[in-house]
Amino acid sequence: MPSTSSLKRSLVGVALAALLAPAGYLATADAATTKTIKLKGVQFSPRSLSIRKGDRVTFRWAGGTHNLIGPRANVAPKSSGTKTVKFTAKGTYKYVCTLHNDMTTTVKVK
Ligand SMILES: [Cu+2]
Repeated sequence: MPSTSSLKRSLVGVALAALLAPAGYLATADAATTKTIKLKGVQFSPRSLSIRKGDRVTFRWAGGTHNLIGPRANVAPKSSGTKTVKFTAKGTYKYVCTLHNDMTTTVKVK
């Protein structure tokens, strides 16, 4: 018959294993992720971003008024909200805001 303290330790171990299992699964499943590009001031942040095929990018209006022109995005000028694009093919994708000079960002899908 195990002592109360070792029984408690065993239960803690089982609980920890249950908590860690899902995280381990996600880490090894190579799941698609979503990254964010902000539209703020007079630029995109970051100005270039590398992702993997199947990932998503959420463009987030975070300050100022901007439009968004690029592959699978044609958003009229606005000052808040988001636009999410899923990238299903490798390549280099350029996005611009035509309201601000030289406001561009590039998404590289590997
Ligand atoms: Cu802009």
